[in-house]
Amino acid sequence: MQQEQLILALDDIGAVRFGSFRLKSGVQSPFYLDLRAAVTRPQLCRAMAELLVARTTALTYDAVVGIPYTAVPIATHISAITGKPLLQLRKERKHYGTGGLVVGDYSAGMRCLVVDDLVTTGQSKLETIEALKAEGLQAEHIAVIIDRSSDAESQLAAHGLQLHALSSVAELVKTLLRAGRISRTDAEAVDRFIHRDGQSDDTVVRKPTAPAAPLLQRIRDTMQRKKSNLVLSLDVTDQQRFFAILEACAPALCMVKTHADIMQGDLEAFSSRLRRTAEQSDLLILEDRKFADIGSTVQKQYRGGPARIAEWADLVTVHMIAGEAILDGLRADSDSTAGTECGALLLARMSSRGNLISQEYTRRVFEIGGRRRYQVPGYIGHAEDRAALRTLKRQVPPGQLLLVPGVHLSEQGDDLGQQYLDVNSAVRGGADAIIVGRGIYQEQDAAAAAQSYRSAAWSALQHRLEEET
Ligand code: 5BU
Repeated sequence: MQQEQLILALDDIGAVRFGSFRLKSGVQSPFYLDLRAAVTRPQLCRAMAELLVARTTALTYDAVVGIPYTAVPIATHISAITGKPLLQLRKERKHYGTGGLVVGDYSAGMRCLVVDDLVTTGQSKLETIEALKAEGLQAEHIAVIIDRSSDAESQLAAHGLQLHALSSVAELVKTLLRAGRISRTDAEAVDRFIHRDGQSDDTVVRKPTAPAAPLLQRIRDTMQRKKSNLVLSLDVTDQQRFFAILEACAPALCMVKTHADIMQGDLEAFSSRLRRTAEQSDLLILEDRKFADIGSTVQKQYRGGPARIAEWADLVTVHMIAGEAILDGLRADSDSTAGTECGALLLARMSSRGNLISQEYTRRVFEIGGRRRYQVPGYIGHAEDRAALRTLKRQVPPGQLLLVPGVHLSEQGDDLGQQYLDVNSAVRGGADAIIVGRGIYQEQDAAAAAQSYRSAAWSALQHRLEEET
């Protein structure tokens, strides 16, 4: 089978559809691809594998890995055709026995060909490669059936990875148009969609295509670029007011913290606009959801419901009370067209009076987070004063961040249990970033307040870093 025949065969079984489809991101797309039905057909699956083998014939690799689930049967065929061993990936991390995310007989240093059905953002590929590297495996080449993005190839190339796609969406459309399978109107709609503003569909409301592990680096880079270690906790419920304050304060912030469940009105409009503002203003979004349930429920709360947090937040907050598996519930769905996995900030110590978190609990939180650096860039922690915060900071695993809420320049607390530290105590005590809410958004001139918090927190950080070196 040739590439063009494959495209027609995919069209025959309805794997390629034209019309109007709402992607998980909320974006309306004029086409939809779903290769799950294709891999259940052995001949078609075999044909896809043969074409991928032909496409990658010049490459040297020792094993084949298919990204679950759709690409696993394709990878199995490739393994059978080439005689190279097949390795499998677990979708969920295993908590018992030996072994991590890779299943199969392998040894460190083996070079893997990573196979997937589609590439949308390149994100799940980066995550897979990260997981392989964690097991001592190498992977530089990714083979996919269809590249549905306009920039995944260059995104992956930026990470030193080479993408080998059988077809782009543009080629697929051309073939179907030539065969009289679609109308010129459909073809033009796809073309406009792919090339609108020179952007891929992922950049409209979705998160940037940075992989989870470099999230920590992204936070640090944003802080450095904006000379800000200030996170605004924008706990206002009216969307208009929210965006008016956010836009005014944005230059002073490295991150905005939200509570999507307090927002009034259309959450989709909220998250779309928030995402756009974050891109334009070089901000990260932390959704302070404080996930705390069992992994399976958390997975639904994270991906579904009216908020669909997974699609727009860069980071979420997580309680460890239910145990480490909650973090598996917060992994990205590699089959999804939604955005990337969020980083998790673990709640190590709270600022509210009388909270039940014990020292032992905090210690265990750092222990778990330290093992999960790819997913956990840092922690939320508070202490009653600078000295106590220093003690807390000493326990944070090296390289991870401590974000401190409950910070106010003039108040000591509120009448609902909040306890405040001043900016200097928080930062000199060990905060890498401070989280400020009412101290900023309740001020008449929120932008000016944000600037004074930023400048106080940033210079305190520079002093502390000097002290530490
Ligand atoms: P404030 O207005 O600066 O008091 O708001 C603090 C924010 O930080 C608010 O959104 C809380 O939900 C959040 N917070 C906190 O205050 N203390 C904690 O220990 C944690 C979060 Br965790």
